[in-house]
Amino acid sequence: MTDGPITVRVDAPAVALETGFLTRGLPGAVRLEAAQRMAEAVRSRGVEPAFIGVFRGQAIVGLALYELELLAQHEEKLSTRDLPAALARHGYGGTTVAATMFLAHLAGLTVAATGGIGGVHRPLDSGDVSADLYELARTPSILVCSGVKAIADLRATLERLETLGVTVVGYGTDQLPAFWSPDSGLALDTVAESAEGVAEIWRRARALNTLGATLVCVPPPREVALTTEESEQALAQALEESRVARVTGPDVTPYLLSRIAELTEGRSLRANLGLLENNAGVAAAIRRVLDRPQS
Ligand code: PSU
Ligand code: MN
Repeated sequence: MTDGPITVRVDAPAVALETGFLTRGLPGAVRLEAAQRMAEAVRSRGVEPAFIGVFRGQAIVGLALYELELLAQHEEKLSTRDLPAALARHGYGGTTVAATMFLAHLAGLTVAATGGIGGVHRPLDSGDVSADLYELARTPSILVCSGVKAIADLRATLERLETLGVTVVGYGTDQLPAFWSPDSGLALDTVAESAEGVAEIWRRARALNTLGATLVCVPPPREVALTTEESEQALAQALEESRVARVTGPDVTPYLLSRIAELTEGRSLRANLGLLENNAGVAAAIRRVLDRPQS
């Protein structure tokens, strides 16, 4: 327990979990289900889930279930830049990957999980680049994801991650996953076949004292993944509609995600829930390996 700027309610070993999905990323009806499935995936591996978010003007690492329930009724999505103002107005909000990593690092948590990170968004001349990328560049930690949310420009995002010095690792794949579908057609240079493989890379990163994160990219579980074709079709249509409706800024992501869920008759949503759960489990497995004594 702390009385500082953040309240930390977990003891190691714990995995940090983002809550952007709880207030904006997912429709209200499945928000809590997603949180519960992630928590269970972590607990079943003997690791504590540490949901991070802002509740009544407090940045909290290790939100309680009743707090998650109340947060799920809010729509605020807080990135790192939003944290000071949210605290000042005694506000509430789910935290993006950027804000989650920032707070996790403050709390001393090394491993975090999300569905997909923000990226370089389309159209490229919109200048919309997720703060997730910059936080990854300056936060030594491990983030488990299914790549970049497919609505971003994946190629441009991968280039930017390289520029920013982020170590991108395919988890049992040599391709960047495209969030709901397993392949983006973009090759990854580094592959880890297991949690042990990720730990090997992470230990070298610590030895070198690199600043950037290790980004572990896990394909969505086969049973729920969309085909590349279905994903691309739905995305193209949703993007076009968002342009017509002049949706901009932080509203773009939630708009596209909900429209794509409609267009795929809920299949994108099922994939989203499945990959959130799976990524939380992979993060917990990595946490366990890091805690094992080194021979
Ligand atoms: N990926 C999803 N759903 C989401 C997000 C990512 O599939 O809701 C959220 C995450 O919290 C991520 C944030 O950190 O969107 C990025 O938003 P922006 O691109 O506006 O930075
Ligand atoms: Mn943005």
